[in-house]
Amino acid sequence: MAALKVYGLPMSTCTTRVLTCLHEKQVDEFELVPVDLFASEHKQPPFLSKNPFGQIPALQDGDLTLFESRAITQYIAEKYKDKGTDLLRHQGDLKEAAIVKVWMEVESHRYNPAIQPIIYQFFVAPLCGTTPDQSIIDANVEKFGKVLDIYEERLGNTKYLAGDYYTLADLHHLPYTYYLMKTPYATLIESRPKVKAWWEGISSGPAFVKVSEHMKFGEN
Ligand code: GS8
Repeated sequence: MAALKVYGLPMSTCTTRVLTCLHEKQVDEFELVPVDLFASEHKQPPFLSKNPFGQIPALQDGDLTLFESRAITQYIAEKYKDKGTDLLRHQGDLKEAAIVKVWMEVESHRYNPAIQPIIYQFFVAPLCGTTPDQSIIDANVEKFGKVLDIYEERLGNTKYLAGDYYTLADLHHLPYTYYLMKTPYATLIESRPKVKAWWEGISSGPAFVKVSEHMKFGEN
């Protein structure tokens, strides 16, 4: 039996955040347990005991159950700190580790709230049988552009968000940006040279390439 169980789906952004982290840490002993969203399995008691908010992913590690993808990745990066990529600057100093946390917060509180509604309207709404709301997309494209202007400036100074090394702060951006690049709004990234170079760098790493092969809306 696998040591770790990830409850989620290969097409889900928040699940793939966790899966990419596992691959980046070279952790093979895990099992992906599918959750049938279309049958509302995530809103029923067995899954709600793992995440009372009824959303994927959740992680089970023995008697420990976690939800919130970014908390799960941080747990994995800590637990396997001596394996794979050093995602939290354990090898660096306290200041470097603090800057990783700053940019993880930026992703969570600035980047994600703008990009998530674009992806939801573009890909998820049609799957749920509703028409995408262009006014929501437009408002968030504007908001997201302003966030990216700050990224463009930041990435003019450092190769990655937290410094000249790839960390969990970069990794957290991968799933939603991957889907954005499949929409006409990819120009938001492509028109900003530093952001574009950063995106091309982080999305071509073997851990994410492996995970993204299975990221197809409506196919799982
Ligand atoms: C968000 C989880 C989430 O949005 C996290 O884990 O980071 N802050 C949480 N999960 C979505 C799928 S994301 O691909 C989900 O479960 N949606 C179904 C629903 O809300 O009913």
